[in-house]
Amino acid sequence: MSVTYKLVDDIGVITVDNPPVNALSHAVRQGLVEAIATAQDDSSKAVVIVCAGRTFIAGADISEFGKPPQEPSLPDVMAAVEASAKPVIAALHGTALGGGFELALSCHYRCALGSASVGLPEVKLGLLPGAGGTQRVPRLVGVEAALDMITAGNPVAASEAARLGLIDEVVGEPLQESALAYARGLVAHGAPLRRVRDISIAPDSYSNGQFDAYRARLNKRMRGQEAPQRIVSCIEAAMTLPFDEGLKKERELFIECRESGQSAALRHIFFAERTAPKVVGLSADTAARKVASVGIIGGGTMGGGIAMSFANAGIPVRLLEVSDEALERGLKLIARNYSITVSKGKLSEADAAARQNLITGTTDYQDFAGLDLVIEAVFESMDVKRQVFGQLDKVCKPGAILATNTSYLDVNEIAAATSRPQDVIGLHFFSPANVMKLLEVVRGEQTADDVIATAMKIGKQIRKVPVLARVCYGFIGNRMLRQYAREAQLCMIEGASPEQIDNALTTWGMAMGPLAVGDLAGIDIGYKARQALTDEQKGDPRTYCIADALAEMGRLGQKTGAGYYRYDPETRARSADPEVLEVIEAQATRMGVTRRAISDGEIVDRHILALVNEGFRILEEGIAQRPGDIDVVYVFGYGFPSWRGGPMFYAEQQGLARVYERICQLRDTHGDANWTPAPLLEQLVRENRSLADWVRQPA
Ligand code: T1G
Repeated sequence: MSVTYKLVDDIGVITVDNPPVNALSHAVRQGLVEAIATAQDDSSKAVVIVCAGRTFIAGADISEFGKPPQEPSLPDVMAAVEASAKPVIAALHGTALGGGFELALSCHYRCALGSASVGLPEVKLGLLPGAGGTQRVPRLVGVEAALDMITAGNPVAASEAARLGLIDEVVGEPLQESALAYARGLVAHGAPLRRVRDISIAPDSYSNGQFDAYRARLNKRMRGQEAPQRIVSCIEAAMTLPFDEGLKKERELFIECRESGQSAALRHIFFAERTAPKVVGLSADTAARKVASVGIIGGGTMGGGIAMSFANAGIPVRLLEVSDEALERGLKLIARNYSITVSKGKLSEADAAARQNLITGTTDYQDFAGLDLVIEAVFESMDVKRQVFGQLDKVCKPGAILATNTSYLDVNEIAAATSRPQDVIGLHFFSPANVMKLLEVVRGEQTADDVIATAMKIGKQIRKVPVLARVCYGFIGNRMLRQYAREAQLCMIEGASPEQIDNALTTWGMAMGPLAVGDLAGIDIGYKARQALTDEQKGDPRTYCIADALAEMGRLGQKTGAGYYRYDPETRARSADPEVLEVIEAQATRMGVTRRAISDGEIVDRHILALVNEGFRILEEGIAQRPGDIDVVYVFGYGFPSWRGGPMFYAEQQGLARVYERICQLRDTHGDANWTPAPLLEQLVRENRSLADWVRQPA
């Protein structure tokens, strides 16, 4: 790590070099203050701040949060830069984010490469820009644009930033030379020490009513989250208070965010997402195999979405279907998805066409002979999958990776259909596969290390979050989902309506309620799977009798216009259906269940603790590598609120002893079958250890 200062003729150049993203660590903050002080006393006429490596400073060092703060603080650094007697110019490249962009805002001028972007993403960490960003941005772009930029936290491209006035000049490569020339130009023209803090905002530029309306919209768009509301208060202070008082308000609210459970949860997910692709026990020199070409078997919704994921990363894809008609349908589905992306402005026509052209169709397995990776996305039947893998075993070249997209079938059994089980792995995508970031990578007993390394690497390459799982029914996500879905069915037959269950969980933070999800996926999926099971295998009939009754009435969910809810044929708007309540009551009577009022709190406890309890079992069985992996699965694959950190982080925050006690209460009420506490949870509570301790010393 280093911050160096040198004179280049009449310009002082401060270079920050703190890989990988030049985070504003304590040492960097110290180095910047010292360098600015040095520049005050030398012959320099202006100072340029530039960074080595792939990006300008990408923010405060998040890994330092939770440790005792060390001087100089970030606001101290910004104050030193802004107070400089000589113009300080920020030279931006890569992603100048958070405290990095706030440093640039405290400079007197800002230039950037055209490929650069700037932004204040703190809200995504449950924080707010705590080094003047909420006070300086509105002074440059106005209140409403500042509210939009900082509550969303998205990056702004250099050209747009220049249009808004966030940066002054877009320059060409090489950056340092361009920045020096830009600085000399400013000096030659006698450019003033232009401090953003001196810009005033018209005190009536945004009314109280407008602020309240903005807060109300945020309450809907970012339901339950604290940081966005505090950001509005900071920006309101920028308009109503003198700069230094506004800074104080910002600091006060920043500290509230930094100390909050929501920020701890979001910072946990930030690092868990980046840790998940790392495989415990895999030697660092395990080289991944080359993947330059991919084959997908099955052009349905899943196969098409998977094909798009690879094409979007520039990897050519062969899509195989059983007939020309089926292939035609599959390719048309892909074309329609791309045109929707273009119509939403997310992709240019040219880019969409380029990606679509990377996907070609075939009905001949022989066309898969030379491919590096083949993924099957056919019907969820072990017989069908074994037949497909038998074919692939005959056709594919030695060393090709053969992957199954199964969501719960035994990967070892599928691998046994080939002569090369070491090349077989599970790549479980989530629908829609071209959108959902989660990818469960399922290692079979014989899957080779380099195949696992390849799967994790290609997962990141196609911009997924790969999480490693061992084989069990449902792997990580769907295994936990079965317990969650069980509680939805039991809460329904015991007394709650579908809308009460869904509302209780969405108010708690889930993106969708379990019954609405059931209608989206289709009630017939579970119904068909149960037809192949014996009554003993099906388990407690109270956990599926309502779903079966609805399926047998033809109420399969959204696709038939009715399921647990009724759906408007035009808008697909969901509404409660009294007919469903009759079905529930009839099944309760049939099961001998006396229905009762169930509180929202009980509904939330039963659903979330069902996830937590199963998560502990998954950890102790070694199905998941670490608790954070389970959190990543649930946040990126199942709509668990990221500001609660995932099921395992949530349990840790609640306190394991409290979680254990509540699960024991549920066991005493509902019996051992569903509520026996996971042995690992019991052990940690007995030993007064946290999950974090267990990760460090699992034995
Ligand atoms: N602090 C510490 N480590 C960081 C970091 C940060 N801010 N950003 C990234 N890393 C690590 C990351 O953990 C990974 O480590 C490696 O760098 C590469 O990251 C006062 C308080 C910059 C767009 O929120 O969005 O400033 O896994 O895999 O895909 O107002 O990192 O290799 O060991 O993500 O190329 C605000 C967060 C902080 C930006 C690069 N800033 N970072 O993406 O690489 S709060 C942010 C990102 C703040 C002030 C407040 C991305 C990236 P490892 P990566 P990438």
